[in-house]
Amino acid sequence: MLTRHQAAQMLASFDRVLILCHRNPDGDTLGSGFGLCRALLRQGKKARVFCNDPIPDKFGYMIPKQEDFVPLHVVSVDVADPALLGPNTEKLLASLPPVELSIDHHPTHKQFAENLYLEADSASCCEIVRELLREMGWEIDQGIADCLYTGLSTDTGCFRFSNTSPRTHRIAAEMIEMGADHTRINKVMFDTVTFAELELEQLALEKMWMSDDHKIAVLTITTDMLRQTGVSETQLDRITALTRKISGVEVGITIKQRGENDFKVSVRTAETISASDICANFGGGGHARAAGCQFDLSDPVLIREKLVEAVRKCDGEDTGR
Ligand SMILES: [Mn+2]
Repeated sequence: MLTRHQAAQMLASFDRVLILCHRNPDGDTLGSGFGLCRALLRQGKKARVFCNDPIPDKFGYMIPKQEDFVPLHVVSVDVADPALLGPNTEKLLASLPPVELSIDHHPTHKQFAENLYLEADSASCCEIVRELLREMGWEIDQGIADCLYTGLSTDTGCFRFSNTSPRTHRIAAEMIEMGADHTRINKVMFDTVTFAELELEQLALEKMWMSDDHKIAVLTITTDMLRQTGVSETQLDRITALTRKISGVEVGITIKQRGENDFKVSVRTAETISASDICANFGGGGHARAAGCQFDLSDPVLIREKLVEAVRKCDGEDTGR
């Protein structure tokens, strides 16, 4: 593992950089990617971002003008596992140099890049990018500040999750000083919902499963429900956050169908059980309060039963790390 200084030196030496985000992109992977991309461009270097999936419109303000070029260096941001790069990225990588530097904050990071800079206690990858830019002495403009602020805010649930640290707030304050439009960003990320999303929410809630002790809540989103409401797979963050809000619920699970035998699961937990430990049972991972895993099964009920069993197992032995 690199030190911060080494990672910064490596980045500073790069030109013609391709930056990779994880599939189903969120505010942190895109904020880190476009923030770093803008910082490189500002140094007169060539840089662009690639993501396996289309970038949702609400993140459009982050995207700078990017020209095409043949990359010499490949960097990934917020990608915890090579499987999260996605098939389109894999295809692109086949004709490119290997991923040279991976910048991440997931404690469960599975190393795939030649070099790793990991701050496992950082609330967001954007915080790490900020510290790397500081280390290099690169200045931040309003565009970069908007990107980095977005990741800080979205990965902490608008500074409410327990991963939020004094440093998160300090860097957020700094980004606001640099011109980040925090009011607009937080409104878009947390206080805006489309009618279609509300319809989907209603459908999902009607069929929500609760354990007898009301400690586990499970929502299932099928591809049929997405088709019926017109909501895209990338717009499910809000629903994923719903179950944990229910008073008394310690584990909130969202099972999202992506294909016939392809379900993506998001687990959110309160204080006592580790979401990462639950998902580790199925080859997934993430953070203590938010983690994910994937199932190649066709029956969401079976998936739910397996997950509930894993929750009970973790509940018996877990300290909630
Ligand atoms: Mn992140």
